[in-house]
Amino acid sequence: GNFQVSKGGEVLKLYNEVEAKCLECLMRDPLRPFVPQYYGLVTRGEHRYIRLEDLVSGLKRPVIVDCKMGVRTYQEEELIKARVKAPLRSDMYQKMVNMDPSAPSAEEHAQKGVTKWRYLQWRDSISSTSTLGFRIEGIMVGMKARRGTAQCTLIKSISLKFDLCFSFCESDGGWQAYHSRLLALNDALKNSPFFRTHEVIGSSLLFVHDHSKASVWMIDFGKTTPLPDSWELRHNVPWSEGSREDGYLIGLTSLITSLAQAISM
Ligand code: 4IP
Ligand code: MN
Repeated sequence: GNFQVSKGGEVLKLYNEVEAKCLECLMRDPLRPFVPQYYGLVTRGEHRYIRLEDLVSGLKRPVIVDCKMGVRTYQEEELIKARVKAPLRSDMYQKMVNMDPSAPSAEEHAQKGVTKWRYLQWRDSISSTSTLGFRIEGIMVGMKARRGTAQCTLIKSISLKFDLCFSFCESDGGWQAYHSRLLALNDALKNSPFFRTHEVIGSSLLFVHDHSKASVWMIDFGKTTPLPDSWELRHNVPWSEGSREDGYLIGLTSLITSLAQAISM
């Protein structure tokens, strides 16, 4: 999709102003060790790209798990638009029907469309996003993608999901490496001016595991926005409209707890 493979341990991601601003800021933040290195912008043909460190470069058969963080994956503006004059999305209606034909209301069936907010909110509600503050969005084994399909999303039991997604690194200490990396991330977040002053929506933690190593990275900042002056988020409280809270730390705590349980099993 969005990525273009590049040489020399770099990947190119289609330019997005919001994301580029975040990456710039993150390179000067305590979170830097948890974010792929950002090398600036490049133009190729008609398009502009963000140059990022390739997190899987040199790995032979990586297992990659994408965990989307937070108790919601839509921005508050999406909700406001939905109330006024949001366009109806037939593609999102279709995705909804494919997963659960009974999910759309009679009205939505009639118009064969839903607002983006409605779709995103529904995805959050049927996955662990709304309850645990994160969901497993996709798995990649040996470079073959398995996206967050209905099957993966609809499994509500977190232990089942963990079995599915993290069983690959059971034998070689990968879980312990993930666990200590997440604890270190938790510390860095507490000391991060970036984190205090940004609403983090739709961002993922990328778990990258190969036989030699296992690590976790923060990625995807296309919907991570700075707050107005002197407004700071706590990130560990439920969202209510207008609070802009994202529940990122609720998700991180759930993840750390789940991994700790997995290790002690
Ligand atoms: C996708 O739904 C994801 O929520 C995307 O978020 C979102 O992109 C898409 O909205 C939406 O269709 P599925 O994953 O269920 O297919 P992300 O990029 O974080 O994965 P945005 O634009 O919100 O980032 P559209 O409007 O791009 O289609
Ligand atoms: Mn993503």
